[in-house]
Amino acid sequence: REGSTLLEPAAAKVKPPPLYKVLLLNDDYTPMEFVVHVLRKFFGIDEERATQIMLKVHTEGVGVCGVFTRDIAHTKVEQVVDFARQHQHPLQCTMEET
Ligand code: TYC
Repeated sequence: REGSTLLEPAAAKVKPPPLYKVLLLNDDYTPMEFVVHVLRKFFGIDEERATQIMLKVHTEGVGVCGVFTRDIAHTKVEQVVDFARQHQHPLQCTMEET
């Protein structure tokens, strides 16, 4: 059966990987259109949904960009932070286990 090894009994359960939310945080300086661009470029979100998420972050302080396995979430966070810094914006992006 899938998931069994010499060291693991065939009946043992295989756990799904933990999932992580990638979060955007609000700040007073990053332009709204830059945040919408980030959501489209790195998360494949359409303009209407990206605008909704950006406005939620703007009004509530935090919003979810997507849910991913740990390595994918970590890569997204790095890509977003690097891109924001390249453009001299203080945008913060982080991850949290679901
Ligand atoms: N608060 C920013 C502004 O008024 C817009 C913004 C939205 C910044 C979401 C960051 O994650 C963010 N220009």
